[in-house]
Amino acid sequence: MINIVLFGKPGAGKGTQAEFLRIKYNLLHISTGDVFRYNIKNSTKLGELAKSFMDKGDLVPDNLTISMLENEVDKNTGVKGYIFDGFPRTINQAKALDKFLAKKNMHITTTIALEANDEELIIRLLNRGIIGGRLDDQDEEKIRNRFEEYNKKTSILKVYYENQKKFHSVNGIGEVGEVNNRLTSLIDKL
Ligand code: B4P
Repeated sequence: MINIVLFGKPGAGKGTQAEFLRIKYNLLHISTGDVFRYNIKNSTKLGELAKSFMDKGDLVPDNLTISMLENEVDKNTGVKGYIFDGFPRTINQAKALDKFLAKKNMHITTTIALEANDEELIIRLLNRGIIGGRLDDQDEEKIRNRFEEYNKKTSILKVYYENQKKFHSVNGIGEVGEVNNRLTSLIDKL
């Protein structure tokens, strides 16, 4: 079984790359952002709760996110492995994920951070905001708040996974296919 955590700042290419990796390695792709957006679209209780945080560019509280993620894994068993896209984003989420997987005799194989600079990311996100209509992609101030959330709460995960010898970083700048080659050559060596 191969379980990959993809992290990186908003717009770094997590969702984009996860789709390629899902197909190449036959894994189940779980994007917490996508699951929240599905719940918002379908006006569920969880969607209502998450919306106010996401619209501002804040992280959704851990308790909601962790139980949602666990539920997604439990709904999709019997797979070759998982790509966790955008989860964990806090230390509490990382610890919860380790504990949850251990109970199932599973573990994270590797975590990969996609690196890109803020100015490139802002261009990508504002562009997606125009094409896709996501509210959190349409306002530069909200995008910068998402970067701040990342710097404050997510970037420390690097140390958490380095301590477990499971951290890698990959340059996320370049053509999508080029970034994908960098990721697959890393994963193929694991
Ligand atoms: P996400 O849905 O995870 O959104 P994201 O960080 O913007 O990244 P995404 O994966 O969608 O975009 P990608 O980089 O692929 O999170 C949204 C919100 O949900 C969060 O702000 C938070 O509120 C909430 N949330 C989610 N998970 C949470 C958690 N665990 N805890 C708490 N809250 C949580 O792509 C961006 C754009 O760049 C695309 O348009 C793409 O086409 C383009 N792009 C990608 N690669 C490129 C490349 N190489 N070159 C040029 N463009 C590229």
